[in-house]
Amino acid sequence: MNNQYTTRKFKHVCPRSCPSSCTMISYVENDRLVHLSGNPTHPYTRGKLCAKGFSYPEKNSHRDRLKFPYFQKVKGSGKFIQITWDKAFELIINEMLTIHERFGSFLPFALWKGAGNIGVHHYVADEFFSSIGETTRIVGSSSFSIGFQAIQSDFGAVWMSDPSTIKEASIIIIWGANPAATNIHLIPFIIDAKMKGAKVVVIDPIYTQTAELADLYIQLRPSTDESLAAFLIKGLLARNALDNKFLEKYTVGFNEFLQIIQGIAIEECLLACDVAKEAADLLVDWLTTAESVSYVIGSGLQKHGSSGGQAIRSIEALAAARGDIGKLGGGIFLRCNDTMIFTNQSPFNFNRQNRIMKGNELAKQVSPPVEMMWMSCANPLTQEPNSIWLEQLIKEIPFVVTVDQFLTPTALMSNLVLPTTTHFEEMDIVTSFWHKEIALNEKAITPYYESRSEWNIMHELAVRLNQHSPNLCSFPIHSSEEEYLNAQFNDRVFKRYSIKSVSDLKERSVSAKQTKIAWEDKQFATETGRFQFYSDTAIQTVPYPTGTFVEGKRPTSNYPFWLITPHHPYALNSQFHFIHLSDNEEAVARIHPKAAKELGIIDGEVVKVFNQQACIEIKAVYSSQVPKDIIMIYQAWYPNSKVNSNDLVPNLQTDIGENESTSRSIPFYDTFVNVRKF
Ligand SMILES: Nc1nc2c(c(=O)[nH]1)N[C@H]1C(S)=C(S)[C@@H](COP(=O)(O)OP(=O)(O)OC[C@H]3O[C@@H](n4cnc5c(=O)[nH]c(N)nc54)[C@H](O)[C@@H]3O)O[C@H]1N2
Ligand SMILES: Nc1nc2c(c(=O)[nH]1)N[C@H]1C(S)=C(S)[C@@H](COP(=O)(O)OP(=O)(O)OC[C@H]3O[C@@H](n4cnc5c(=O)[nH]c(N)nc54)[C@H](O)[C@@H]3O)O[C@H]1N2
Ligand code: SF4
Ligand SMILES: [Mo]
Repeated sequence: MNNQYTTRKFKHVCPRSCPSSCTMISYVENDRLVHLSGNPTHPYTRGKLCAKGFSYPEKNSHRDRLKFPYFQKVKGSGKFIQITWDKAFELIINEMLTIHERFGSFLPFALWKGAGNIGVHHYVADEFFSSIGETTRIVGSSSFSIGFQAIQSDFGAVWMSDPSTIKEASIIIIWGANPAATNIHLIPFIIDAKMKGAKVVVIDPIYTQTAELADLYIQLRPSTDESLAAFLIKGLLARNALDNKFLEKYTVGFNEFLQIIQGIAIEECLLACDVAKEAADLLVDWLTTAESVSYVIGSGLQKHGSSGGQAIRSIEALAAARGDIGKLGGGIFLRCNDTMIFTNQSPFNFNRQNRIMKGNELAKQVSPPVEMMWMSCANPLTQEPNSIWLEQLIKEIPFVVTVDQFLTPTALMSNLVLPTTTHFEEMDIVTSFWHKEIALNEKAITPYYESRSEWNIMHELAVRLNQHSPNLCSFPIHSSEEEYLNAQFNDRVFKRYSIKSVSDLKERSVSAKQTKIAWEDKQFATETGRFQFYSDTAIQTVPYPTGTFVEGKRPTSNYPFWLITPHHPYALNSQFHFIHLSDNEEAVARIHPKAAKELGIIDGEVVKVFNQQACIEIKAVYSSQVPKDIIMIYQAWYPNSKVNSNDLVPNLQTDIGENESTSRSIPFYDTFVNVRKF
C-alpha cells in the first residue's frame, strides 16, 4: 500500500522532569513526525504545550542527534570512532566480566541516573542494576530530599492536593518558585483565582516572570525565608488570627514551636530577611482575614544548605497555624511522592544491597573503587556542582558508558556513547509528580538511525551476559516494550489508578482515584497521626564539606555576591538549548546596574565571575530584577560556549535527618562570587 498521503496520529506524554507531564498528539506521515499538538482532553494541561514541547519535531531530527554508537579510548580526546552495537555490547560485557572476576561482584560498577526522562520505561537501568547483585549507585542532584524530608516530617507523607484547586484560594503565596517559567500550566489556575478576587504573593530574591503576576512581591535576602515565616506567624499571633481549634485537635508540638518563635524579636526577623516592615505587615493583614491560603513551594528554597529544610518546615508551620491544611484552596503544594509505584521504580528507593555514594564521594578512596560507570538520563558535567573537579573524577574511572541523544559534555568524557530513542520512538508511561494524571506514550516512528530504547539496550545486555555467564543476571526477559511495561503494574498502581496494564491506558489518560484535597480528613501519616511542628532540634542540618571546598552561608567581603543559578524558561535543565527558543543564545550574568557601575562594569561587557574554586568569563547584563548583592545566571548547557555556572558551585552537600542515604540536597544557591572587569 502506498501510504505516502496518510497521516497517522499517536498519543504521547512529555517525559521531562517537569510538573506538567503534558499529553500530546503526533501526526506522522511516512514514518516522519510532521506535526505535534497538545492533547486537549488532558484535564490539567488542556492541550497547551510550552515552547519546548512544540519544538520536539525539530529536536527529534536535529542534526546533532547521536546516530550511532561511538567509542573513544581516551576520555575527552574527542577521537571517537563509530562502532557497531555488536562491538559496543562486547566492550561492555568484557568490562563487566573482568570486574566480576577481579572483585567477585559488580560493586565497582556504578549507575548514575539523572532526571533527563522520568518515564517508567527509564527505570529499566535501575532494574538491570538490581538484577546483577551488589552494585554502586551514584546519587546526583536530581532528587531534592530536603523538601521531601521536611514534608515527610510534618505530614508523614509527601503528598499534595490537586493543583487545580488553587483556583479556590483567597491568597496564593508562591514561595521560592518561578512557575511562569518552570510550571507554566499552573498559571491559568492562578489567573482564575485572581479573577475571583484572590491575591497573589511572590516571595523571591529575584523579580521573576512570576513576580510580574503578583499583587505583592516580597524581595527577601536569600536563605532567610524562615525568618519571614516567623514574622508572619508572630503577626498572626498578635492579631489572634491562628486557628486554635485546628492546632489543638490535629497538631503536635505547637507549644514548643511557639516558644522558639516567641524568643525571636520581630525586628530581628526583618533585619535577617531584609524585608520592609510595610510589606510584611501588609501580608499579615491579608493573612488575618483570608479564608484559605495555598502555598506553592519551589526548589529555590531547597537549594540552600541547612536553611532550606527549616524554611519549608516554617512555611508548613504557618499553614498549619492558620488551619490551611485540608481545606479547599489551601495547603502546601510542593510535589507528590506517591507516584513512584511501578515495580521497576522500587530499586530507586535505594535498594539496601547497593553501595550509595554522592557524586562528590567519587573523590574518596573507597574499596572496591568505582571501575565502571553507566550514565542514564544524566548530564552531570553541566548539572552537578564543581564541574571541573567532577570531570577529573569521571576521567579517572576506567570505563564510562553514557546513554543519551546528544553528545553532551558528559558524553564527551565517556568511553562509550550509546544513542537512544526519544519518546516518539518508544513506548512509555509517565505519572505526574504534580497533577493526578497518568498517561501512555505510544511509539510513533522508527528509532532515529541506530538509536535503541533503553529497554532494548538493557534487555540485549542481559541476554548477552547470560550467554557468557548464565547466573550473573536475573533481569527478566520480555519480548517487547509493552510486555516489559505490563510487568511493572502491581497492586499499588491498581489502588491508585484502577488500571492493570498498558491497554487500560490506550484510550485516554487516567486520573488517580483520590480526594482532590490532601489531608481533608486531617488523618496525617505521622506516627502520632497529627501534623508535627518542628522544634529547633527536630530537623538537624549539617553542611557536608568535602576535600576541596569552602563552607559558607552568607557573602563575605572577598565574595560579596550570591550566585543564583535558577532554571531557564526556554530550556529544561541541560536540554533544548540548541533549539534557540530564546534570543539569549549564550549565558549571561545579570547584575544590578548600581553594583555594576560601582565596579566600573559596562552593560554587555565580558567580565570575570570568580570565587576560590573557579573563574568564568561571561557577558554582564544590567538588570534591576536582581538585587545589588546577587549575580543571576540561568543554569544550563550552552553548546556553543564554555560557560558553565556549575564550575563556581561548591561541592557541599547537606545532610538532613539521620538517614545518610536519603540526605542528598545540594545547596546550589549557597554559592558566593566576586566580579571583575577584564
Ligand atoms: N546550578 C544549578 N544546577 C542545577 C540546578 C540548578 O537549579 N542550578 N538544578 C538541578 C536540578 S533541580 C536537576 S533535576 C538537575 C537535572 O540535571 P540532569 O539530571 O542531568 O537532567 P537533564 O539535564 O534534564 O537531562 C540529562 C540528560 O538526559 C538526556 N536524556 C533525555 N532523555 C533521555 C532518555 O530517554 N534516555 C537517556 N538515557 N537520556 C536522556 C538529555 O539529553 C540530557 O543530556 O540539575 C541540577 N543542577
Ligand atoms: N522551563 C523550565 N521548566 C522546568 C525546569 C527547567 O529547567 N526549565 N526544570 C524542572 C525541574 S527539574 C525543577 S526541579 C523545577 C524547578 O522549578 P523552580 O522551583 O521554579 O526552581 P528554581 O528555578 O530553582 O528556583 C525558583 C526561584 O527560587 C528563587 N530563590 C532562590 N533562592 C531563594 C531563597 O532563598 N528564598 C526564596 N524565597 N526564593 C529563592 C530563585 O530566584 C528562583 O526564582 O522546574 C522544572 N521545570
Ligand atoms: S516541558 Fe513541561 S510544559 Fe513543556 S511540554 Fe514538557 S511537560 Fe509540558
Ligand atoms: Mo529538578
